[in-house]
Order: sequence, then structure tokens, then C-alpha cells
Amino acid sequence: MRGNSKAAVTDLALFGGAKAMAEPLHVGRPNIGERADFLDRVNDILDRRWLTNAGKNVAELERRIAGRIGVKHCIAMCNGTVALEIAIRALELEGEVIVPSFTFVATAHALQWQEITPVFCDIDPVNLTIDPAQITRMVTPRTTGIIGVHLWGRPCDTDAIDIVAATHGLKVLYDAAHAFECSHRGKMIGNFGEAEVFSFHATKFFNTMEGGAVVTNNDKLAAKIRLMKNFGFAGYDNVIYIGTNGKMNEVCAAMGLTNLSKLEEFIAINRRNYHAYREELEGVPGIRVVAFNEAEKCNFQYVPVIVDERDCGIGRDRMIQLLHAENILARRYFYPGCHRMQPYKALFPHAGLMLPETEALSQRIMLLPTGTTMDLSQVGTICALLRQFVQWAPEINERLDRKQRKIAAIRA
Ligand code: T4K
Repeated sequence: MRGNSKAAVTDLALFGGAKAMAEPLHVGRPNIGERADFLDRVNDILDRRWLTNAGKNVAELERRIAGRIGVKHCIAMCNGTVALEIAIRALELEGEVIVPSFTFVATAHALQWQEITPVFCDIDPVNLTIDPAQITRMVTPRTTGIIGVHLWGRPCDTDAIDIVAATHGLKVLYDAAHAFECSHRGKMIGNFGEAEVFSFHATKFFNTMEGGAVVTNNDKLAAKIRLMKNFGFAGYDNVIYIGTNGKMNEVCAAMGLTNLSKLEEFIAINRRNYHAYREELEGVPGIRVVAFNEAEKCNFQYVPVIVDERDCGIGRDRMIQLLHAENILARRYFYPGCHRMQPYKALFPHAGLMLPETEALSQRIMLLPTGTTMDLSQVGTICALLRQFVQWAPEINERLDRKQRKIAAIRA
């Protein structure tokens, strides 16, 4: 078991001790493949003076991604949010679309941006993705679709969602921003619903700096999306759809091709880190590392941990406060739930009443750092700290309560 040099509560950085990490340790440090490979590709782009608009790097990236996933079409985009917006538009969703509130706010924004109402649905307490049983309760005559989110790369219950969708005549789109290189029931994510959307943002384990893609097996839909991401142009001077500029540029695609060659390595390191966290936190009361179905392909890009204050004696927010003081920048993906963020809070002030599981999880979730820039000794240090927080919970709480009372007294 690895440890750290803290022997008493006063050694914690929040109470004046030295920081456990000399430099901030982020949740989402980008994985970067062979630098020389990337620079060669960039030089080639500059030499050829072909920077964007149907460039050869984008075409190669699309081909290779589609091949890996076994999907007919991959349309690369400038980011995951625009990819979602375009997929939503191409599917002709309108009125209301049912989405989980427990997601990154971009899932909801991609709808509201187009004046489609996101109707927030609760998550299943076990799977932690959109609850198919709750979807039925949210359907109204205005509902046209469902967007499921494969949260942290853990797939939605696609079979049950298909049944609900078929019953009510709804289209299904998946926000697969976290689920590149994951599989479900032996099939790669990218092959479910009408289409699926990936994010290749810098913080994703596979990145194109900024980027994303829509993947689909539907030829007509793919052709429409391809035109829509390029202003709707079907050839010179001929516009046939309202479109936008969703194109990925060549440098981003070069980054993607560079990183694609290292994908297995990135996943292996994520898997190693994830298992180290699990082993080290095994048996710590009130701290549970969320499980992945390892019989399937997983990218292990997030290490989600559920903190149960009743068992460990210390709340998630205090743990985060303590970790941040140590330079360990754990995150609350996703707090407080889209329904509690503006403008949704103002639009649907009572949404929380329908979302008990979302509310509960968003108060308890904590994501720990991982990725290729991390080593096992850092994982060990983080776990040792978490164990100490639990061990020292009464004293930590006493100190923080006292501080809070002091602040309240000054303010009063
Ligand atoms: N759907 C879902 C379910 C999503 O999670 C996302 C994005 C989307 C849709 C939309 O896809 P994109 O349009 O983004 O392609 C981050 C990412 O910006 C976002 O892509 C991601 N999800 C979300 C979960 O996380 P922030 O605001 O938390 O990122 P930020 O800037 O705090 O960065 C995270 C950590 O990474 C920091 O601790 C610093 C570090 N970092 C970040 C960048 C950009 C680096 O070390 N280097 C970097 O270059 O949203």
C-alpha cells in the first residue's frame, strides 16, 4: 500500500501542511501521441496549403474511426456540441426531447439552442444513465425524441430505450461524448440509435484538441449531416439545407491521427490507474469506485467515485475542498445537474421533484485524476489521502465547522 507523509490532521494542506502535489493535478490532462508524428503531419498540411474543407487528414480520420467502430459513416466536426446540434437538426427533432439532467450541460444546450425543450429525466439508480422506466412518464404529445448519454463511457440501457421509443414513435440519438472505444452487448458504441455523437475535446482520452463526430449507419442521415456541417452546400453555389460551419480543420485531424496510433496505450494506462484506485480504495467505508462492465470494451477515461457521508463521516464537498488544497483537482462531473443550472433553473423551477436519483448522485459524485500524465505513486498518494480523510473525519469536520461558525459570526 502506498502512502504519503501526513501523520496528523495538521499536516493536511487545508490546515497549513505542505501540499501533497507540487503542481496541480488535473482530472483531464490531454493524452498526446508521438510529437514528431504530429509535427510531420502539420508540416505536410502547411506545405500543401490545405488547412480545412474536405482535407485529406479529416478524410483519413473519418475512415479510420468508422473502420474501428464498424459503422458506415463518420462525419468529423469542430466539437462535440456542434455535432450534437447538427445531429438533432438533421433528425428533425422539435418540440420536446427527453434527456437526462445528469450530464454535461452541452447535451441540454444543444437542444435549447435550437428552441427545442429539453425535458429532464431521472437516471436509473444502478446504471446511472437515463432511466427507461422514467422516460415513459415524461412523454407528451410534443415529444419527438430521446437523447441518451453513455455517462463516463458506461452505456445506456439501449434495448429498453428502443422499446420505449418504438412505443411512442420517438427517435433516439446518443450523446456518446465519453464512450469512444467502448462497447455494449458486444457491439461498439456508435452503432446504437439513429446516430451517436462523440467528443474529441482536449480533456477526452482521445483528443483532436477540439473536435467531435457524428457516426451513423443511416446513409440518408449521413449525407444530410455532411451537407449541414458545410453550410448546406451540395456543390458550388448550390445550398439545399440550412447549414452551419461544423467542419473539423486539418490540424485537429492530424492530432486525431497521431493519437489514434496510441489509443491502446492510452486505454492501458487508464485501465491500470483505474484498477489501482479500486484496489487502494477497496474497503474504505463510504467511498465506492463506480464499476465498469469489463467484459465489454471500456476506455476507463474517468474514475468516478461515489462518496456516502453516512458511512465515511465526511461529505463529498469537504473531500474536494481538502483535495484541492493538496493540488489534486478532483471534479464534480456532474454537479448540480442541468436542471439546477441557468437557464433551466428558471424555466423549470420544480424539475428536481421528478429527479431524486439525479439530485442524490450529483451531491455524492467525485471524479479523480487519471490519464497518461499520471503515475501509480500519484494514485497511491490520492488514495492514502482519501483514507486519512475518512480516518480523521471527526477532527476535520470539527475544524471546518468551527471555521464556518467564525465566518458566520463575522458576517452577522
Ligand atoms: N456531452 C457530454 C456528455 C460531454 O461531457 C461533453 C463535454 C459534451 C457533450 C460536449 O463536447 P465538446 O463540445 O466539449 O466537444 C470539460 C470539457 O471542456 C468538455 O469537453 C467535457 N464534456 C466536460 C466533461 O469537461 P470543463 O469546463 O470541466 O473543462 P476544464 O476547462 O475545467 O478542463 C478540465 C481539466 O482539464 C482541467 O482541470 C484542466 C485540464 N486541461 C484542460 C484543457 C482544455 C488541460 O490540462 N489541458 C487542456 O488543454 O469541461
